[in-house]
Amino acid sequence: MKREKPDHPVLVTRSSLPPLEEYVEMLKPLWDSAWLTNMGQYHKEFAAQLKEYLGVPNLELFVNGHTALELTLQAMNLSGEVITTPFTFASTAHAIVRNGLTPVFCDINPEDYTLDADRLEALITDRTTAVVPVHVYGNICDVERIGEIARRHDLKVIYDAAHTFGETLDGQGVGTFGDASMFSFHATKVFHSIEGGAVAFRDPALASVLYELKNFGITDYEKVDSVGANGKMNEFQAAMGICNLRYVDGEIEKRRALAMRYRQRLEGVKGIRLCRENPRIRYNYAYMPVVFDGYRKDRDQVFADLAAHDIHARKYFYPCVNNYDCYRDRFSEADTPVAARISRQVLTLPLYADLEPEIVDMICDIIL
Ligand code: T4K
Repeated sequence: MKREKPDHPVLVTRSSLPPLEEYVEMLKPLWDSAWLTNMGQYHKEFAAQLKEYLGVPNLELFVNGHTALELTLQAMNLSGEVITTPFTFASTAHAIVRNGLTPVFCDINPEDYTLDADRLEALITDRTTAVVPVHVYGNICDVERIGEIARRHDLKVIYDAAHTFGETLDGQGVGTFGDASMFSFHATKVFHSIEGGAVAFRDPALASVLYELKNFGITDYEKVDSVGANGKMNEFQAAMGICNLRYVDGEIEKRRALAMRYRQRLEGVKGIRLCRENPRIRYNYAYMPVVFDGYRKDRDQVFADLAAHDIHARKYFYPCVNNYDCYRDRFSEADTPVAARISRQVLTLPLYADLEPEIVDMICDIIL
């Protein structure tokens, strides 16, 4: 008999975990050495494995993605204005503002919700020093156009790649574009180290700057060169990352199958829009965003219908950052009308490796 409701609450995601014994085995050496943090053995191993997996030339680990982004912006010695998108998680704009920089919000394109490269140049002033585009939901930005405009105006490009772990464009690791890319390894991500993050970067000279900044600016026992923070990833996080890396390809494959199942049911339905897949991209299926644009139910109705069945989708990313209470007196979402509209129409449906396919069917039945 077809179930009306799942027998447990279904949340937007659920952390993947390695077999417990495998993680416990990894912890034993920590009990022997009592070396728990401050760039230990696992930290080194994890960084090396990630560099290879992501296909990037340089990489530094951090305690979380946000700190990675904030300290990368600090390391770049930026000033004035930084162009970014309002259709993202709080972290992106906060990292800019917390560096004493002024965010300038560029609208998004209505196809994949990334920064609209057609609108970028008009926002550049003589105070602009960088661009922070976001590969939102795992949709890779127009890196060619953004790179070309940035080069012409001598701007740094730091990608918020929090959602794009392991993705490639034409076979090239997503972390190789721009001057730097920040990945998040938060528990809710496709790949995680409980909390965690990394920055991949082009200029090898940045390595020592980032290393210092995540360790209070300390360069030697008796020497502190810069005003750094505490952004160090600990050994328990690194051990979880090493374990999870062994399984991530299988997890992405399971996500892909579920995303396809959603697509089969929802694609082509009048008033429902899914992102078109770009054949140049190898996706990680981080999120399942669905836009309700002229559908017989609006986004909030669908959200409520699902919640009534104990299925909890999320409105990532509503409200737009330029409409947050803490920013509303300085910015207006009226300046980014596409982002404002999409943020009111989008729902991210539950998607995680162990989601039962029948629940996907149930979600589609409720929507349809
Ligand atoms: N840039 C972008 C574009 C980002 O999306 C993010 C983070 C960042 C930067 C910053 O990276 P980090 O500093 O976080 O590394 C979640 C995550 O906390 C956040 O990492 C993520 N983006 C954001 C989009 O989503 P919340 O407030 O929605 O999380 P929460 O606690 O409501 O969890 C969502 C669902 O995940 C729960 O309903 C169940 C599941 N879950 C949650 C946790 C905490 C688990 O299965 N296990 C868990 O341990 O922000």
